[in-house]
Amino acid sequence: MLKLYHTVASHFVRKCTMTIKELGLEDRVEIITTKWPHSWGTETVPFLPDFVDASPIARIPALVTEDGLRLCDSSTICEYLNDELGNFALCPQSGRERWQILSVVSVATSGIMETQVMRRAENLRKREDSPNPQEFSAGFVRKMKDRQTRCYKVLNELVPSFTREVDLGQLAMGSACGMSDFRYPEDDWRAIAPDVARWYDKFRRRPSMRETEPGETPTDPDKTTWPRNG
Ligand SMILES: N[C@@H](CCC(=O)N[C@@H](CS)C(=O)NCC(=O)O)C(=O)O
Repeated sequence: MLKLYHTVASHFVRKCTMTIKELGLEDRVEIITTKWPHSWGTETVPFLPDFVDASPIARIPALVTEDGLRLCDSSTICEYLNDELGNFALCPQSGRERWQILSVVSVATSGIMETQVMRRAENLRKREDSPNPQEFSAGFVRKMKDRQTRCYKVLNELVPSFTREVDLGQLAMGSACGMSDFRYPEDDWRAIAPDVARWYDKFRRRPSMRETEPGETPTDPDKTTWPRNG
């Protein structure tokens, strides 16, 4: 079995669990639920030894393959699932179409999803129990929002060129839009990217989206939208 370190609050994890579902690989993957105190935003938190062994980065998702490889970021994990186990169903093996799809993955992941998690970490500084609330930077949050806006605009230009019903790029976009609605409903990304909004309103009806709705990180490790296998 592959092992995937998971929390329902992570849109990076969601990208991977949607890929697993779209490829029909649920029976091949053991889901290992992680717990995260809010202080993760500003300090190193305690980790279980098997988690840090799976990922020296100590971020989720992390995937351990059946032959013991550690894959420590969502895009590499999704490519591994598609290329090694999924018969290239969500992205072709080579050629221009592969790179077009991976270009969407990069804008959605490094452009939108990363800015969302950086803003979350910054906002957590403001919590009462934060050791350093004075370090909160409104300028940094603005910078992340500006980056997100540029990336939504680029995705808006790309949507009309999509030819597939689903691929790795659209799975990354679905995770990014879902996190905008879950954590930042005030952002109004739909006004910035109306074609993305129309695409999302259809895409969000896929079972892989409906079965992986985000939620707060469970304090009880057994509370998860996806029960452990095995
Ligand atoms: N580039 C990574 C980002 C993963 C990431 O930022 N995960 C967050 C959860 S959404 C995390 O583990 N944060 C904890 C930390 O940074 O200490 C990926 O694509 O998987």
